[in-house]
Order: sequence, then C-alpha cells, then structure tokens
Amino acid sequence: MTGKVEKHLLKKIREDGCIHITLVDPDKSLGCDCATISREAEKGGTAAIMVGGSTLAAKEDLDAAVQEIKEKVKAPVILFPNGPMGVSRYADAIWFMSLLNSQNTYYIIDAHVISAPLVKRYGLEALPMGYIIVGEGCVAGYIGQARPISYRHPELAVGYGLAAETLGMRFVYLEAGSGARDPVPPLMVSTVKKHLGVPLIVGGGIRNPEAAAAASNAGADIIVTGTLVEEDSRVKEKIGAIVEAIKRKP
Ligand code: 1GP
Repeated sequence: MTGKVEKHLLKKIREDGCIHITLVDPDKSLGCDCATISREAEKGGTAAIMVGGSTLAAKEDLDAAVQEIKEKVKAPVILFPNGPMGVSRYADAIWFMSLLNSQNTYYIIDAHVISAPLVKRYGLEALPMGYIIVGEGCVAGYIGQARPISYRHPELAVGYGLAAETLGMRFVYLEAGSGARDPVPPLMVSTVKKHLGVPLIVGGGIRNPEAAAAASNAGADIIVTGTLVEEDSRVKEKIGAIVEAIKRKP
C-alpha cells in the first residue's frame, strides 16, 4: 500500500524529473542545529528531510532532532536508520532498508526483525528500499560490513538493484558513503537505471550542482546530500542550486 510520503515523493518525481532530499545526522551535527538546517533546505526546495547516520547511538538525540525538525518544516521527515535505534515515533516515514551487499545478516534482515514490530506500533509509514554500497563505501560500508561494489562493475549493481525490485522493494539506493571522495559515476547510475522500474536514489560525495546534475542526467530519480550542509551556513543557496541543477523536464 502506498502511503502519504511515498505518494508525495512519486508526485514530485513526476513533476520535476529528479528531486533532492537533505540528510541530517544528529550525531554529526553537534553544535549545529538539524532543525534550522532542515528549514533552510526546505526553503531551497528540498523535497524531504532524512534523519539518521551510521553511528547514531543515542535514541533521545534522534527523538529530539526529529521533533524539532517537525516543528520547523512541512516537508516529510523520513528516518534513515542504522538499526533499531534509528526508529523514532515522531517521524512521518522510515526507509525500511536492507543493506543487500552486507556480509552480516544483521544488516540484511536481523535488524529488521527487531525493528518491524516497533514500526508497526508507532504507525510509521515504511518505504521498502534496497540499499547497495558502492565505491569507497566510507563509514556506512565499514559499519554495515559491506562488500562495496567497485565502480568498474556496474553490472553487479544492476543485479542487486533487480534483486531488490524483484523482492518487492519500491526504491533502490546506490550509496557511495557520506563524504565519499568520488560520487557514484554516471555510467553506474545509467546502467542500473536502464534495468530498473522503481525510483533510483543516489548519494554520497555529491558536493556541487555539477555532480548532482551528472547523476540526474544519468537517470537518478532522487539525489541525497548530507555533508554539503552540515555547517549551518548558506544552506538555502547551496540546496537551491542543486535543486535547480537536477530538474528534468518530463
Ligand atoms: C550518505 O548518501 C548520503 O548516506 C549523503 O552523502 O554526506 O556525502 O552528501 P554526503
């Protein structure tokens, strides 16, 4: 069943071709205000706010951040969990994501067995997503015990993407890792997109409108950036430039 947040994302994708989501990490933003960043990002045209991070440990920090963001923005707040600790009752939705190329079943299914009852109890909208770590992988790759797919082998990413779709997942995420030196190359994005029927999310290492436009032109439906606005300055301008750069006329 398609919920409100999913409908919002799909409608925005239909309208703009490619949309932007801002990732805020309460763990990394100490001293920086996730809610203010989110509000400014919304003014810049971001379609939703994702909250989470690979090393987030304190549930109360997550709950507080989500509540503060909800007070300041109208855009949906979607959890980006690192495990059961990443589930907050105050969000609108959760990426119910499986790290498909992890070597540890915890990140593929075990964490979900623990989280699913909580997601149901809180009435959170679940967005089933196949999460695939590519390239450098960074902290997400290390913590998630992934076997990152080399940029030289887009065909492997196609296999994982198709497996996700065939299993019923409604989004696929190619993740280079937060702060990655090189974002996912356009060839890998276009190769995966060519085979995929569900929206393709691309993130990690996208720092400027040119890199974002390259991913959009290659077929990404959603671009995620985090590091770009970790500092609380010129958020609206930085996000605004990316949002404009990735728009595609349908
Ligand atoms: C990480 O893809 C996201 O999960 C965002 O990466 O912080 O490099 O923008 P950046």
